[in-house]
Amino acid sequence: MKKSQKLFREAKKIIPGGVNSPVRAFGSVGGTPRFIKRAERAYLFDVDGKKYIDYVLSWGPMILGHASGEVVKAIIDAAIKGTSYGAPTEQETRLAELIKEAFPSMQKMRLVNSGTEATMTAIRLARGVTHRKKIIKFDGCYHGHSDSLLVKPGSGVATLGLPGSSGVPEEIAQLTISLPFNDICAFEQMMRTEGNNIACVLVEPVAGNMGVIPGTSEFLWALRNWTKKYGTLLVFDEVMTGFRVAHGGAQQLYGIKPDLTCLGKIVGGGLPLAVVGGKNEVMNALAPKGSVYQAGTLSGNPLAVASGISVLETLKNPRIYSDLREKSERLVNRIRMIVEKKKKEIQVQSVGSMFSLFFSKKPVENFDQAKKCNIKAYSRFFHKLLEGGVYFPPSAYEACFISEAHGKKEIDKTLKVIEKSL
Ligand code: KE4
Repeated sequence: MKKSQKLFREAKKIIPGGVNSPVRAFGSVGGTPRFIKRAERAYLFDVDGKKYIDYVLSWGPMILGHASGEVVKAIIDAAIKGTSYGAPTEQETRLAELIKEAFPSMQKMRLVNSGTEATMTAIRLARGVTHRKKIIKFDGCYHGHSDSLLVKPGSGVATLGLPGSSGVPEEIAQLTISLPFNDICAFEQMMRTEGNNIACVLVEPVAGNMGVIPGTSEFLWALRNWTKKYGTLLVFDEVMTGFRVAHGGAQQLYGIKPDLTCLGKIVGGGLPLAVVGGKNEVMNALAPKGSVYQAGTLSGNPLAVASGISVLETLKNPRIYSDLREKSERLVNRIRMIVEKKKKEIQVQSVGSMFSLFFSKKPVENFDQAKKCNIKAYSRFFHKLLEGGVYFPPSAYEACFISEAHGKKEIDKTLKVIEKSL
């Protein structure tokens, strides 16, 4: 990986840590991040000519595989008409309608540029309409890097072993209450004492930023019932799970209707696009209609919208999800058989076409248990897979994803490499 090493050295001279997002730096697994030259279908190709079967898929977006013909064509067709107008287009309405077909709870929605913006806006909306300041999130859940949400987060912060982030004034951090994920008692206790002061409860219904840990149905229903009781908004952060765990996301799987939903990743097809949406009476509080301000130069950008429309049009075909489920079950079940055969202490946890491996004797239900897993073993495993041409997330606190482009050949090859690596 000579070229990646050289490029990494150069990058570090001008970009902090040599990367534009910390989790890409291989910080917790060690070694040199592979600089990518191009990607196609289920594969990444690095600058040293090595080819990898990709299970990161840009951290979720590439559900149709890389450089999917129709999506690329949609982006090119949009680009030749200009890349940004800063004025409304009918395609933005079209994309919103496509999203609403899959997420009926999103009666109105605002397009933004990142999951961070979507969740940041959701909590500002909740504070604006409830006139309350405190919010509840859950340990190990990651909702992007806005100040209020960098309290005990998962993903890159956990990967770096940081408690949170410096630079967040305690006056802001103390308004965020972070509770153990999947702990109904702790949550109910907090609502009994603080319920009337809580603007919103924000949760990843299936957590993907501490490895994959599904919320239990009882836990998520407790969130729904207690927030209703205290006039607190329930916000589902489905940036990762939206259009991933099911066409209608986790809210479809669990049959729970949140007050607000945040989407990202898949909805932009790999271009910068995310969404915050929900009940009319909440969303109507957003400027210019209401007094809660939110804005963005490139929000609803024609290229990102064209990409999103192309992906969501394709995802309307239910066969896609039955295909993905079948591939995922095959891969996950065969990994479990390998783990069983080799008597390894590994939990394979999955929901739909997202999964992760925990080097742990027991199933993992929350962040404390995730942190007790054998991170060193994961790192060794990660590098063995990489040598074998399989690209897993360079962090034990992330999720693996499967795309429509992963076929029998890729899955069989992956299983061989996993067996050898273990
Ligand atoms: P972005 O601001 O990175 O677009 O989205 C933030 C976000 C919000 N909510 C959930 C559930 C998320 O998973 C994310 C972002 N996910 C991480 C990886 N799991 C992004 C990868 C990175 O930070 O480079």
